[in-house]
Amino acid sequence: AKRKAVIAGNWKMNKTAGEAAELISALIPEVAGADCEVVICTPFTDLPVAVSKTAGSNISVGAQNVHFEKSGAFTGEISADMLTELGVEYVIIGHSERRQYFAETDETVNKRLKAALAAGLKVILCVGESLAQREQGVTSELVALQTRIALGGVSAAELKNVIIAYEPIWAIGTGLTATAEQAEEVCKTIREVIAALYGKAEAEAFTIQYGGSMNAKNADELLAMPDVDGGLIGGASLKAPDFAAIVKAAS
Ligand code: 3PY
Repeated sequence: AKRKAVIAGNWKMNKTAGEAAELISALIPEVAGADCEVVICTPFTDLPVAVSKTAGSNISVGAQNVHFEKSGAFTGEISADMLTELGVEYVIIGHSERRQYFAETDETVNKRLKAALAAGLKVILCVGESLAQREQGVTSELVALQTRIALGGVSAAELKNVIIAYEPIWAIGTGLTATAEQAEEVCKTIREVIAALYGKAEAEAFTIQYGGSMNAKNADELLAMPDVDGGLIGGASLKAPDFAAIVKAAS
């Protein structure tokens, strides 16, 4: 793809703060000098150590979720200001695991996205279809709708801080990967939606990642697709050599 790639690790609920420090120490020399953007999205409890450990390196730090209210009686939640004050740069919003297990909807995804952008965070917005939806033939319409609802009320200036990750739910944590053609088809659809909403130039500059069991073996082929500008990496982001191999493939 012609845009500078963004490779982001989604650690999910893995690594204590101590383990995070070790993984980051191993990762820094492996990805130094990469010709793509490198992000690690860690559990909330790892963020302070991740921010301090990555200082001076080419690795940016992200969270995996954020609440839409600024403060108040929301037991267990974390606000955007809490993240930015720590030095966190990115946040994943709307991962399918959040939609599936924590009842997130397109509407709450939109609220979180707007709150994150207002606080100055960069957002990795996740969209994607289930296997049943793919088999029904509604993938394009569904992903287009998820994208449009999530971006409701987001200005063209704010869009510069948004990345979309296309993650087919059937490829998440299953070892199944979309073929490069399947990934390209949906990433292209997303770019068309961005063009319809914001214009052609904005769409051409926009970063769209593929996610869903991307690994060192399949990264080359996926990243070679014209509309795939990077990856959101699950399991393979938990091992420094595997993640570094994907970063190299994107450089
Ligand atoms: C995966 O690769 O399994 C992911 O969900 C990345 O976010």
